[in-house]
Amino acid sequence: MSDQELSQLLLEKLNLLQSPVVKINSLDFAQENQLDHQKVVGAVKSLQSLGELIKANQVESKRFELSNEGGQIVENGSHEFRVWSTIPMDGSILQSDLMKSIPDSNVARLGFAKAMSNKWITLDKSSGKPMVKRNASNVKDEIRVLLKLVQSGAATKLNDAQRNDLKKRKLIQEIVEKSYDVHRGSNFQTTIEKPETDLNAEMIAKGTWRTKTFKEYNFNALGIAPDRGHLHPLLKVREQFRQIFLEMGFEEMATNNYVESSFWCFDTLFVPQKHPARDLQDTFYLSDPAECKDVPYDYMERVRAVHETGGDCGSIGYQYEWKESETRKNVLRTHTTAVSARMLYKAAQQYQNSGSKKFRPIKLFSIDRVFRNETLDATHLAEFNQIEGVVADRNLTLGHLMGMTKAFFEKLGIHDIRFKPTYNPYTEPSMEMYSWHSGLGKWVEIGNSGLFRPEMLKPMGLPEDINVLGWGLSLERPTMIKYGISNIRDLVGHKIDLQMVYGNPVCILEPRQQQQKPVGATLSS
Ligand code: FB9
Repeated sequence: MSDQELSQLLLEKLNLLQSPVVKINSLDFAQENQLDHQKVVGAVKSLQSLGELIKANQVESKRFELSNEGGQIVENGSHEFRVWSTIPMDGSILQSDLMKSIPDSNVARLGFAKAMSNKWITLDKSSGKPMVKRNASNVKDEIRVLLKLVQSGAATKLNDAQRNDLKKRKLIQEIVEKSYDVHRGSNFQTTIEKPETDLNAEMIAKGTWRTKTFKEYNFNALGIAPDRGHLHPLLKVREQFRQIFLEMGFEEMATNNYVESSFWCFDTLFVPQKHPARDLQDTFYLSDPAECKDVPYDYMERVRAVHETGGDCGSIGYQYEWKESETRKNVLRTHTTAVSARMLYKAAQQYQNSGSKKFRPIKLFSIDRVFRNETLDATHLAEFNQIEGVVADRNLTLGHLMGMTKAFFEKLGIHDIRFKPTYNPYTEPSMEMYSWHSGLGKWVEIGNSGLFRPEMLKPMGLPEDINVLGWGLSLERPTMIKYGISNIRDLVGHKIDLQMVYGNPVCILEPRQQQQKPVGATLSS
């Protein structure tokens, strides 16, 4: 029966009812017409949406139905009756045999106890062996009778004690059913005229709108979500990080140049020209334009000097022959620290060219793509987004670096971080940072940091007492952890499921309660 026909039948039944009780209960209506109650509820709801055709209010009705065990008893008789009837009419049986003769040991155990308490049987141990005998020549399986009543929907015939006893024995259970009492509405009629949902020109022209019924405007209805753009989770997390840096008074560096010269990507950062990070299998070199024309000459010579001999910053350098050709090679930047080097050099220039020789402290950040020709795996692609913070000021110390990174990660909800010494060609001392991740149940490496080397800062022309601290992390890792994504290919790349982008929740890097970390747990990257 279609919903339309079902609604029609309901209206006709309602129409036929004579007062005083002009009411149809959806559950009774479903049972009487062998209909699925949910379909009846559906019809009631759609009739309700047609205005004052009907009035329906939800009611709760309780009824009892048999549990599985109750069903078995109706089938096979109550446990106690089965025990009684297993005992030979005029004899006795060994208790253990009796128990064994009833397949379900649970039934045997419960039945025996109940038959004993009903004084239907007796247990005689006088012969040393427990013998069971009938104590009643015939018994009435009351329970079975009651359960049959419940099964036939006549649970009301049982008195409270009987019902509670069956409930206590988990043979029946009470079902609370929601149904609808349907009454004729103030605008009741048996013809379902689909109300108009729109007033159109023709109705106005012909005046037919006067006789039409119009569907109520449901001002709470959510409009159709307009097709709109969706921010990729990475961009949402990126925006959160940007806000954190801006809150901390950092300025954003311009990072809109993926191509860098080896000069800014490596040499200014005191990364020796033979450093493995500069190998082809780690860095993408450009074939066209292969070479960078504009390298600031004087500065370049100072960089050459610091690589070859340490220049004038109390270093011995790397004692190798530094090649200009190498420094001019264009690469896809492997880190945004290249941009930091540019910015620091620019600040040094401003300082050098400023009459006042006043150096204004610097707080800069960058979040953008960097490229590494790495072996691809579940967490590594040939590119990632690096987040970097740099602070240049007088007499900055390792303590400032630890304090700054602590403050930064606090805003991410990461409270106590651990520092582990590490090595970077451009910072000394350098530290990896770890935080205990309760979800993963382990220490997670959350970034890298250090104090930039004088071999990097001095050739730029920064004042002697200016120190520069820096730290970095990736954008992908926190985003994967935040959105519970374990494989980087589900986050970025042509294979991702766009639903993940359309449906991902807003990103709030809210501070979360840091769980106690187990003492002595080892730091793992
Ligand atoms: O992001 C990383 N881990 C991380 C960060 C946040 C996070 O958030 C969770 C919500 C709590 C979870 C994890 N890492 C840095 C650590 C590791 O994943 C590491 O294996 C991979 N690293 C990348 C480089 O891989 C070759 C992450 C990337 C990285 C590493 C170093 C820097 C930047 C990014 C740096 C730097 C630096 C150092 C000194 C001065 C200036 C910049």
